[in-house]
Amino acid sequence: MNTPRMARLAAALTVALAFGAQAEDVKKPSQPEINYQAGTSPLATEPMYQSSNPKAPPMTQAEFDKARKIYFERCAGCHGVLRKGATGKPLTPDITLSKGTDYLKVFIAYGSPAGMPNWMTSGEMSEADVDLMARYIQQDPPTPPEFGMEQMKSTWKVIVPPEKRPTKKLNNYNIANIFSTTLRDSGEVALIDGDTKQIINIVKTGYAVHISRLSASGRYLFVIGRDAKINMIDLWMEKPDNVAEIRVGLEARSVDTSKYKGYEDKLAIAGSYWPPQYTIMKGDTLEPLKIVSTRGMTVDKQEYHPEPRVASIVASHFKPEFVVNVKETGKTLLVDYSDINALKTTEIGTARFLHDGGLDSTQRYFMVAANQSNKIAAVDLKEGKLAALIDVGKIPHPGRGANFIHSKFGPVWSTGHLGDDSISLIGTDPVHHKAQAWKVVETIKSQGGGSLFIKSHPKSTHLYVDNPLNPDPAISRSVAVYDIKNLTKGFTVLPIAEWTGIKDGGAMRVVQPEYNKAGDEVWFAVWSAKDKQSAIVVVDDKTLKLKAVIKDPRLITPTGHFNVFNTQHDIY
Ligand code: DHE
Repeated sequence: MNTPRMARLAAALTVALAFGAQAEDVKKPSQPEINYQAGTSPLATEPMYQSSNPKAPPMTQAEFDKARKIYFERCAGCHGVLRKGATGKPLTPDITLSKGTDYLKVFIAYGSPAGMPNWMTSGEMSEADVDLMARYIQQDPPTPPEFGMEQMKSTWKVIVPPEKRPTKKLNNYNIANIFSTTLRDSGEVALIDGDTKQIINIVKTGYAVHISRLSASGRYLFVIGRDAKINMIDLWMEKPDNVAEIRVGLEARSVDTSKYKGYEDKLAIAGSYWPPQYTIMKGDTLEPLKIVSTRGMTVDKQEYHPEPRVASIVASHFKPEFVVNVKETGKTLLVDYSDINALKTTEIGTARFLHDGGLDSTQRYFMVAANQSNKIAAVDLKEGKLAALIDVGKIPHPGRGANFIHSKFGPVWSTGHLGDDSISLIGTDPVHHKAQAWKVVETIKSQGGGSLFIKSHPKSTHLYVDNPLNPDPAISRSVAVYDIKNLTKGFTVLPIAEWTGIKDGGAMRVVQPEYNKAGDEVWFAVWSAKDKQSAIVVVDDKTLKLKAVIKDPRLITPTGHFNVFNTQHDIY
């Protein structure tokens, strides 16, 4: 920092910061928020095609390889694989070459008020790394390989073929009340018996496993990892375990199965971040049947985007359709799977940066967050059109959101936010509450920003809101509960992490409320680092008192958890 070179750079800082502030005069996101967006991409270790740009500053092959690894571990989540920009700004050579190495170094070293982390002053990168990265982003972006049918088939394994599987349930578990808990950093899920709170099995899955979804019948559980590996688990086995697996790409986040009448358990679908595509598979073996690219034009400027990632996917209950949300182009695709050799797709322009979302209580409308656009899109799955685009707070993050009946405004769907302390309640009943439909009918205050998940249940009178990414540990380690009959009363804080009794647990972020099948207890993950003890806390929904703490050395980094019945029937 004291070298003359860095002193010169520091002088350039004033100019650069002024530029950053002018570009987007917003509050800098907290470190946990930045880490959340800029998660490590599994592409870091993939071989890639690289051409050299004669105008870019020279780099040796060893320097290039090192920089590429750092880029995919730290930068790709926000700036995109091909650096075309996502939640972060585009960093293609047409932009970076004219800025020059010194200017770029200042940004990387000191960050910007628009949200760029201060990689050097935070101690995460050395001065040499900063120089390396400033030169690297002036080179042409390397391109990871494509992943088509041949590559998928080479990873596809049917561990137990359908004809060798049980013909009836062979265990005594109440499978409708099993929870599938993501063990993020061990690449596993824990199947936990919701009645006895005992671990049934720890099943090996993909890298940095992400979500679980159920087949329409509730028999098969599908799990997807960030490395795009899908595991299919048969809950009828004596000890539920993997029966099939496949990789559908190099990086992914979403999976679901066909739920329309007549198509139950027939098909599965997964969306990939890289390559940007979705894949339809056979529902009993994961055999890949059809791959569709999502590359194309953006909804607003109608510009070509080379890597529009597939974010959330949900199966419609109204038609034989999958609802596929494409992040960077801002399009919601209704993919009719009734004849996959003649796929009919309704392309609905929603808004850019689609992320997570869920159905309203009638399951007719899909409510999806366009997170960096600060909007929720309500998509009518019956009519196949956009019902409304609704402005909400800063960076909505609903998970699947929470449905409940508001005492004044009727049925509402709600979302919390990463970027502010608001909870937006949106009217979802255009028939009996027309004036309120698709409007934010009320905004209530949460404990703070950094909220990821919100949950209620038709049998509950409570609404739970977590804040795992809030920088204040008192907030990130607790959860706020509202009485939905009396929202103006404010919230009660439950000290979930403290209830575990763990003394040296590290971060102990409280993540994702999830109800049991009966809707009378709520489960929370207490998420700590890999080398620390984590736990699951179960709360009695009536009394808001602690009911159970599940501690086990095998529960490594639990994050999301999915109750079989509620996930199968989209109850939230
Ligand atoms: Fe998630 C859902 C993407 C980081 C826990 N996450 C989703 C979905 C997407 C997504 C697209 C919707 C899937 C669907 O419904 O089909 N998540 C991403 C990212 O791109 C991001 C920001 C960065 C990354 O590198 O992956 C990211 N997510 C996280 C986490 O750090 C979380 C908190 C912990 C973890 O396990 O990794 C996390 N995401 C979850 C959970 C869901 C989810 C628990 C499912 C919510 C639900 O109720 O269905």
